[in-house]
Amino acid sequence: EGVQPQEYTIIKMEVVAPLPAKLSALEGRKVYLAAATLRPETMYGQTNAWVLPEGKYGAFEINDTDVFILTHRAALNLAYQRYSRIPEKPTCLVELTGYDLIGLPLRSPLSFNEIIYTLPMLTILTDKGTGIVTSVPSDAPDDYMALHDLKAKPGLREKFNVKDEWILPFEIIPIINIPEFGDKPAEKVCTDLKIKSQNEKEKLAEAKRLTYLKGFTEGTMLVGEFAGEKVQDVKPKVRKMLLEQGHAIVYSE
Ligand code: A2H
Repeated sequence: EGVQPQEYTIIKMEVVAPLPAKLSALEGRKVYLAAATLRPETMYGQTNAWVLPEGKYGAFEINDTDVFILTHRAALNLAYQRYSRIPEKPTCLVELTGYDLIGLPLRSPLSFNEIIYTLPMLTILTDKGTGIVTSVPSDAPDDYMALHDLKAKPGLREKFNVKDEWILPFEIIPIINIPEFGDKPAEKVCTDLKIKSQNEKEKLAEAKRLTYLKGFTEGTMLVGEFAGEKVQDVKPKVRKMLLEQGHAIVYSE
C-alpha cells in the first residue's frame, strides 16, 4: 500500500433478482457488488463487472437494508468509515468466492446497458479497493484487454462457465474523446503498444499511464449530462451526482 491515502468512489452495482441459491440468505435485502473506481465520469460506458475467480469475498451488512459484496479487507475499512450496522465491526452474512459471482446480472448507475454481467478478470488484486471492478473498455486498458480475451478465446469462456450472451452483445461504447487517441482510447493505445492479453502487466501499465494522463487533461465528454465539457471539470460533478442520488459512497484506504 502507498503512503498517500487513496480516495475511491464505490459504485453500487445492484444485483438483479431473483437471487441465486448461494445468495438466498439475502432475500428481502438490497444486494450490491461494490466496485471501487477512480473514474466515476466513465460510468456511462460500463459493459460488465470484474471479479477474481479465486478471490475471497463476503456479503456484508452495511445498514438495515443494504448488503455489499466485497473483500473482507474492504468491509473492515468501510466499518471504520461508518458503513456497517455495528460500528467498527463488519458483519458477514455469506462467505463467497469469485466463482459464486460470475454470471450475476447487475443494474449499475449511469450505464447505457440496462443489464450487465459479472465476469472473471485474472489480474484483480485483493489488497486494493474492494476486489470488485466495474468495466469500462472504452477508457480502461485493463478492462479492454480482459474483455477482448474473453471475446477472442472460447476456451477461456468455457473454463469459467461464461455464457456467450454475457459478453458477445456488449460493444465498446465511446464516451470520451481524446484528441490524440480518438473515441476508443483504450483500444487505440492497446493496439499501438501491440498488447496481446490482460497478462502483459508492464505494457498495460504504460497504456494506463498514457490514457489516464491524456484523458484527464485533454479529454472531452461525448455523452451524458455534461457532454461537451472537459473530463477534468466533469469528474467532480458526476461524482457529486452519484453520491447525492445514493448510487455511490466515498471510500478511502
Ligand atoms: B478504474 P489504483 Cl475508465 N485490482 O475504474 C485491479 N484493478 C482495480 C482494483 C483491484 N482490486 N480496484 C480498482 N481497480 C481499477 C474505471 C477506470 C479505471 C477507467 C480508466 C482507468 C482506471 C473503470 N474500470 O484505472 O491502482 C479501477 O479501474 C486506471 C488505474 O488505485 C480503478 O479505477 O490507481 C483503478 O484500477 C484504481 O487503481
